[in-house]
Amino acid sequence: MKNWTKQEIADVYNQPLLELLYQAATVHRKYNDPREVQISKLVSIKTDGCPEDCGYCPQAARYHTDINGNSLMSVEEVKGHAQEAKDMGSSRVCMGAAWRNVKDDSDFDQVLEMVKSVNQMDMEVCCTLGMLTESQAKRLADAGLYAYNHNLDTSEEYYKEVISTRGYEDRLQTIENARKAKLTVCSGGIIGMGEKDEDRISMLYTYSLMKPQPESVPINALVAVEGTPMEDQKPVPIWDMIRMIATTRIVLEHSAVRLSAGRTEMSEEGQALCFMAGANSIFAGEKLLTTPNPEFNNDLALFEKLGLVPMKAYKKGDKPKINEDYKKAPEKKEKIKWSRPAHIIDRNEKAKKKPKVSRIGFEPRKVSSVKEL
Ligand code: SAM
Ligand code: DTB
Ligand code: SF4
Repeated sequence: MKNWTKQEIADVYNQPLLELLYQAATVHRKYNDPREVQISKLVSIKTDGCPEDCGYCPQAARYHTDINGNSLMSVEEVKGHAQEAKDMGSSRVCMGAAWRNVKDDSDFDQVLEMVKSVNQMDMEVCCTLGMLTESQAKRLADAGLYAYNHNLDTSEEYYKEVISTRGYEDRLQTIENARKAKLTVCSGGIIGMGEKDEDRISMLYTYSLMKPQPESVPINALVAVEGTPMEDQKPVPIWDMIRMIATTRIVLEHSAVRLSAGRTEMSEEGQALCFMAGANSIFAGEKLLTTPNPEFNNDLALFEKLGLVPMKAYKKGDKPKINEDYKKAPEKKEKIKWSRPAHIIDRNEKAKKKPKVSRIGFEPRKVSSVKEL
């Protein structure tokens, strides 16, 4: 595996687009069947009311967005979503919770049962629950979890402009905890938050240094949701998305690259170029966590047009065996002192103070992500 320097990654990223696309498509063909694309289904098992201040996120309690929150979903409901998705060709379910971190409580016990149930349906199970201790990661692995999603989202430098309630080191620590429990790692980023090209490059550099590198790397286009500090961010040009995906494919040649948030704003031609650039995974289903996503049937029709086929579960790894130890909560809770930088981010402060707008009689809230130029 190549040891990349930041400059080398920048040189890849800054190439003429079609040259970059050609190189990425070539690397893609070396390690993957370019016809296969993994379909993953997101299920928001606990929506809204999160105590964190992530500037992009509609689920942060302190911003006045217009989403419907819920308490933790039942195991039966999760199984229903998983079965529906499996019937449409999904091989993976990713369960997301609007939590800062996992707590050793009855909600976590319920999540462990969800993991076990979906594993028993022969689908890959992924969770994204916020920060995690090593013993919590181990219980998830014992319950049959295949992957843990925890995004660095951007460079270490720009992270400080986005979130003040936790630090980059907390993200790295959680990824390490997931690794210690032998979980595969899904970790990627968002483009379009006002970051510079160097931030995108720096994030990829950080991932390139990981040993092992993340098995899966989601690339999200910011979905600018009204009420969040980033509501006025301009939609990211489709060309940036293609450039970012192609560079990710070249630098992290063994990882699955997931074309994630932002697809409702992308044309079929734009998405086709992302697949050409090496994206080999998508989130499917009409909703991401809280924002819209293309309909399953439209995606299947697109697959048909492009000659793509859904990837089977566990193409690159073994199905985790369930170990009933997952039921045993640790006698002594593992204490981790997660950081609380608490610096001031102006746009986050401003968004916090904005009054909630009543929507009755108004157009639906604005949501934008990718711009077709
Ligand atoms: N609370 C957990 C955490 O932060 O890790 C899990 C859920 S969180 C919503 C998962 C990821 O969704 C974030 O890391 C971010 O990459 C992505 N995300 C959230 N809001 C987004 C938005 N408006 N546009 C694009 N991606 C977004
Ligand atoms: C990831 O990188 N993107 C997904 C998944 N991992 C959890 C989430 C996208 C969320 C987009 C905003 C929303 O729907 O709330
Ligand atoms: Fe909470 Fe995750 Fe949203 Fe941040 S991204 S506010 S941690 S749900």
